Amino acid sequence: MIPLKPIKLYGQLISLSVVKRSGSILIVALWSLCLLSAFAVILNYQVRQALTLAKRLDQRESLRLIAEAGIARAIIEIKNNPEKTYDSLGDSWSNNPGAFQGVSVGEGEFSLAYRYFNKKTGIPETRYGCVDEESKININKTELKVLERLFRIVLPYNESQARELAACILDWKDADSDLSIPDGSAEHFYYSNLVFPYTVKNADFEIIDELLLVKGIDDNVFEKIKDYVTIYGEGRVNVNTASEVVLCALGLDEDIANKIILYRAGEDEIEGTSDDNVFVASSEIVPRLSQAYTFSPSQIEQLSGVAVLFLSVNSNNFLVKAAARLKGNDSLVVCSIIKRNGKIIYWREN
Ligand SMILES: [Ca+2]
Ligand SMILES: [Ca+2]
Repeated sequence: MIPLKPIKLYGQLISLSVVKRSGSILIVALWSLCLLSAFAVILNYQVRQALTLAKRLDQRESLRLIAEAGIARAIIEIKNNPEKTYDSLGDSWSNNPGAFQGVSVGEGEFSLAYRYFNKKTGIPETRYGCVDEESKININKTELKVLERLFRIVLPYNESQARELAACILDWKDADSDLSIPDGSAEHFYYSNLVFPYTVKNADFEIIDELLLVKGIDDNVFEKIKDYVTIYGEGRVNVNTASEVVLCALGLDEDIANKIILYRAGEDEIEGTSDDNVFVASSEIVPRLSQAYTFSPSQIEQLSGVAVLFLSVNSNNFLVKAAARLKGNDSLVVCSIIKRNGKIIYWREN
């Protein structure tokens, strides 16, 4: 090997091999620096992501706790007055802004709200409280005629379209594979021949959203019917809380349904206030209404028939929709179903 000739650098003689070695060390040092810088950037990014995630999880947990506080408050109101033999829109679980509107908890607040149609003003309004599921029609217990009437009221359907949709719902959950009407309904054959086939349930609905699997029910139809139907309760509708739409679907004419709502509302004609009238027993429905208003003999017969078949004065399942909000505007809605005894039987977070 030929020895390298020394060069003069900064007034000193340095061999070329030393210069080359120093250059190599410098390059390695520069590469190391670059790699360390890149690593630092990546590490910084990952740490920031982890911190953001941790913050979001922390916020989510805070929101859940706030919503749980709202639901706990609802349970207190639902369990209030256990000896009472009836439930009505004047109860503290139903329309109680003091307990349920914008209640501060820690860094946030909760509200339990629902839409209510004010018959006096003709305008839907927001009310603060819970909704009893017995104010709705139980699709696991009801009959074809009731659903048919409901769909004629809330959907732009004629008699035949409404009957077909009602039949599709009943055939979805009944145990047999027989079509309940000759045309328009659906059983296993229909669902198994769809582009993306699935099996007909042939058992009770377990959540209301299951309706979206039934022939003829898309998002639009579901949105229009979901507030009038339920899967909870024994099947009887609470005459103290049902809407005019539900009362008509049960087979009452508009005049009778209207008088029931007017009777309930009391002198101020607003439901959920202190002057409300209530039916404390099913046996009171016909006599009290007959005393307050004039009905034809056929109307009395109609009212008596519907009362015997479909009406009650109690509710045992309550929809509690708790909206939690933090000051930074993050929010969480928890939907739950609470039994009369306070037991939570359904929970969904949105
Ligand atoms: Ca079936
Ligand atoms: Ca009133």
